[in-house]
Amino acid sequence: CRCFLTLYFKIIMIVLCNYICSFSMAHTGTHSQPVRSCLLLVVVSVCVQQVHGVWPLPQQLHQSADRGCLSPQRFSFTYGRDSAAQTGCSVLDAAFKRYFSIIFPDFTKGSGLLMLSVKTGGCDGYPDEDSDESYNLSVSEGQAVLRSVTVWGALRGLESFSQLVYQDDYGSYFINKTEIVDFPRFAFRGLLLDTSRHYLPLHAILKTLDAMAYSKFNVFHWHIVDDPSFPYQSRTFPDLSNKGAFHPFTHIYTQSDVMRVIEHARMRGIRVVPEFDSPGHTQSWGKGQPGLLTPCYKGGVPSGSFGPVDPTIDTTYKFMESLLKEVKFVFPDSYVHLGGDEVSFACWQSNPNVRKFMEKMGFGKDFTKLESFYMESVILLGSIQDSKITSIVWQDVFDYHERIPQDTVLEIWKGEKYQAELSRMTQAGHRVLLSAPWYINHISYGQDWRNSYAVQPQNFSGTEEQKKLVIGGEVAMWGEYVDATNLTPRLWPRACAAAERLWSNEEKTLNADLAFPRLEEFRCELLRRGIQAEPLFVGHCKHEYD
Ligand code: CP6
Repeated sequence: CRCFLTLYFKIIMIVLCNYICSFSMAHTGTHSQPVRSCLLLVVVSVCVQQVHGVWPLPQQLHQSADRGCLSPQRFSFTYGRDSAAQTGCSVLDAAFKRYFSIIFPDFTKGSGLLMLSVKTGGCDGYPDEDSDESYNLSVSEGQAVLRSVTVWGALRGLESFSQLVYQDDYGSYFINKTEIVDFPRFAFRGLLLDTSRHYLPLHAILKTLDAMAYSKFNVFHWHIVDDPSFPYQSRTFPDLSNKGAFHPFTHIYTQSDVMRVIEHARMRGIRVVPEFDSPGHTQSWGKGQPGLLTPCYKGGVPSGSFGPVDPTIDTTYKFMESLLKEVKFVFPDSYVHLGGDEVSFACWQSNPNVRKFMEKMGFGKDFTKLESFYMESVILLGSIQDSKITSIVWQDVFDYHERIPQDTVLEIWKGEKYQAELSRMTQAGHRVLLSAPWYINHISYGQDWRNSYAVQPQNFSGTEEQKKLVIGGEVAMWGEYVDATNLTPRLWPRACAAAERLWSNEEKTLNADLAFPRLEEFRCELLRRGIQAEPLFVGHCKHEYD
C-alpha cells in the first residue's frame, strides 16, 4: 500500500510550488496575491485528484481528501450483528460476490471491512412500487458501515460503495473517507426494451439488467411483443409464438427464459413490467390466434388483410382474459402495461360488423369511443381477477377518453407539449410516467445526453399534489433499428442522464457541464465492467477493452 508515497509527493509539490511562487513574486514585485492563487491551485489540483464521483449523484455526499487503503486480501462484506438480513439472504449473498469481483477483479474473497445492516429481512421477495431504496453509507478509517431499511436499499448502497473505490497507478486500492445519505427522487425509474422489432438474445437482456443496476434503474419495461413478432412463448396459447415469432424455436422467450430474466432482475432490485400492447400493434398475434383481429374490407368484401384486435366480439375478451391471467401468474410484478397506442381506425371503419356494433352502442362515427370501450374492458379484465393488477397505458387512451379507472397509470410518449399533458393527466388525478423526452433510440450528432439531462419532470403548471402524481419516467429503446449488435452503445452512457434525473436532487444536478466529468468517469467505469458504452466526447479511458 502506497499511501505515504503519495503523501510525500504532495509535500514535494507544495514545496515546489511555494518555491516557484516566491520566485515569481520576487520578479514581479507584487505581494501576496500570486502566493495565494498559487496555493489555491495546489489545493484545487489535490482536491480534483481526490474526488471520486458517484453516478447518479447521491442526495447528500460528503467526501474528505483523507483516504484509506483497501487490501483485497483483507476485504470482505459482512452482515452486521443487528442486521435483519444475515448469511443465507439470497439477494445480498449474491450481491456481495458480484461487488467483490467488480471492485477487485483479480482477487478472490478476503475477510472483514464493509459491514452491512438491514432493518427488515425480505430477501426472498420481489421489489415493488413501495420498496424503500434509501441507504446510509459511512466510510471511515478501517471500516465502512452501510445501513438500509430493505435489501433493495442495501443493493443501491453497495453500488455507490463500489463506485467510491479506485486504484492508483501502482494498482493499490483506495477509498476516501465518505458519508452518504441517499434515497431516490422518483420511485419508478424504468427502461423499455422492444423485443419484437428485433429479437434480443437472453444474454443481451441480462447484460442490460446489469448495467441498469449500475445507474440505479429499477424497472425493466419489457415491450415483449408487437406487430412484427410474438416471441413470448405462452403456456395457454403456444401458437402465438409458434406462428407469430420470427422463428418458433430460436427466436422465442421460453417460460424458463422469462424466469431467468425475472430472477436476474430481482437480484438487482429491478422490477419486470411486461407489456402486452393491444388493440393496435398486434399483427403478429393474428397468426396464431385466428379470429382475433378485425378483417379489413375493400369494395364490400374482405380484403384478406387484418387490422387491430376485433373489439366487437365476445371471443376477443375471453382470449384477453386468459392471456392476462397467465401474464399475472408468470410475472410477479403488480403492474402490467396494456398499451393502447396508435390504433388505426381505417380497418375498423371498413368492416360492416364493426359499423353495426358502433350503431348498437351509440358511438356514432367516433372510433375513439370504440377504442375506449375496448381499453376500458381490458383494464377491467385485469382488475377484477383475484390478485389485482395496476394497469399502465399509453397516453392515447387518456387523450381519447378521460374516464378510465383512477388507479390506471398513464405513460406520456408524444414529444410535443408533454408539460401540458402532465398538467391535464395529474389534474384528472392519474399517476403519470414520463417517457417522451427520453426516446433515446433517436440518435443525433453530438452530446444529446444533455437534452435528457435537462428534463424537469415536475416543471408543469399544477399543485404540489399534482406534482406528486409523477411517479417517475422511462428511457425507451424502441427496436426498429436496434438489435444485439448496437443495443449497448446506443443505451449507455446516454441512458445514464435520465437515470440521474430520476434519482438525484434536481437543484444539485441542473448543470450538465458540472456533470460531464463525472459522467465521463462513469462511462469509463462501465467499460471496465464490460459494458461497451460509447464515448461522450474526445478522450480515453484507462481500461478500454474487456
Ligand atoms: N411501437 C409501439 C413504437 C412506438 C410506440 N408504440 C413508437 C412511436 C413513435 C416513436 C417511437 C416509438 N415503435 N408499440 C409508441 C408508444 Cl418516435
